[in-house]
Amino acid sequence: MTVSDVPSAVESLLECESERRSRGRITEEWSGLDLPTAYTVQSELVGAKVLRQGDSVIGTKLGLTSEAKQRRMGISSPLTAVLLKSYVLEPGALLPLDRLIQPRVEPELVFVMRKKLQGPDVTAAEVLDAIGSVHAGFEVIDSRYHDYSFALPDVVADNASSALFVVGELGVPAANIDLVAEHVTISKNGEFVYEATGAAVQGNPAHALALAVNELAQRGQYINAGELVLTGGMTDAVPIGPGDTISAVFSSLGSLSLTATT
Ligand code: 0L1
Ligand code: MG
Repeated sequence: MTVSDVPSAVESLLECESERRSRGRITEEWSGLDLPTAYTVQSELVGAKVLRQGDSVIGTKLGLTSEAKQRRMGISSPLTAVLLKSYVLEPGALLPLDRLIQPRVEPELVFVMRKKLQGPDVTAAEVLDAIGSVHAGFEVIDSRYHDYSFALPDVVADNASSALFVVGELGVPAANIDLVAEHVTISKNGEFVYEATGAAVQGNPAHALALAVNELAQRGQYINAGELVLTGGMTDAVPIGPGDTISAVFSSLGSLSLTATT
């Protein structure tokens, strides 16, 4: 299928996901895919999942908020995407590789919101006040593009490589945690891979969310009370294959461990 408009982009990305195959960049076929149009593709793709598969929207994800992720992907602008109920993986569950193309795992700071946040002009202090609890998280990303090779409009259209995520059971009030200093160590099959602190997320994850909420306002969107927010990979993502275990130890949010099926 040659992709040249919003409906064909949506169908192509949905087909890749359901058939577990990747494709080339959409921007190579459709040079007119600019950022606003890419967000339209993202929203139509999410709408199709809700309508056809009975899925529901449960939150917002920030992407490319850390320098480690931006460097790896060669893109310096953060983005937003939509979290769906079908992406939830319960803590302790095996990662179902038979549903995925090329999964990678990244540690994240996750917020459960207790107040609505609507831009413009939202500040980091307002974000902190709106957070109900902070949790450790793993996002499992799975690009529908060959080898995660994409330009910003491609990855925005693909709902920012969303696939699955795990939220740790321990929830800490925002007032009881130093988000900037929160430290994580990631290991794969017992070997150290990466470490970072919350400062990796645009200097402060609350600031990252304030910027995202103000950008969402330009598209008429906001974050509702009760929604989840993934604030973006703190480190580069780690590929996960059959039988691999990825573990994260956070300084005050506890530990997470994710093992893939064989
Ligand atoms: O948390 C993130 O930075 C996710 C970015 C999604 C794009 C990708 O890395 O494939
Ligand atoms: Mg992420």
